[in-house]
Amino acid sequence: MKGLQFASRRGVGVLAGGFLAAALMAGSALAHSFLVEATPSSKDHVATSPKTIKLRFGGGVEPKYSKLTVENADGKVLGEGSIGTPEKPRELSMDSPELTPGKYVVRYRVLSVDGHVVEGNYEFTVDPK
Ligand SMILES: [Cu+2]
Repeated sequence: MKGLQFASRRGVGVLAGGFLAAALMAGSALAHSFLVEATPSSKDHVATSPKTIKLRFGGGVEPKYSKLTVENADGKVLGEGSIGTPEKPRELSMDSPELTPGKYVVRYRVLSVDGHVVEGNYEFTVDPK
């Protein structure tokens, strides 16, 4: 987790950050379900509000005991959800509310199938038209 946050602060892609975190924590926490990919991704600039926010983890996660939220720059929660599909046990998504141009934070707290809770957050931006 520290590794992932450190990596995303430096602007490294979420994919690379996930691998970095996995590498750093290998041995003690190999089975943790790290975030490996997201849409929109960390530091992304998108032209329009996304319909869905989708996160993919390195291992299986439990939708029932997980939560994704999207917040505005002031920390106000605008939407939340945790939609999983049995065919894609490593993915979670949420329906995004309509987002006006600005900066947003995606926060996740997920229960990995290994029993550990993995938390983190990242930012993305909806660009002005
Ligand atoms: Cu774990």
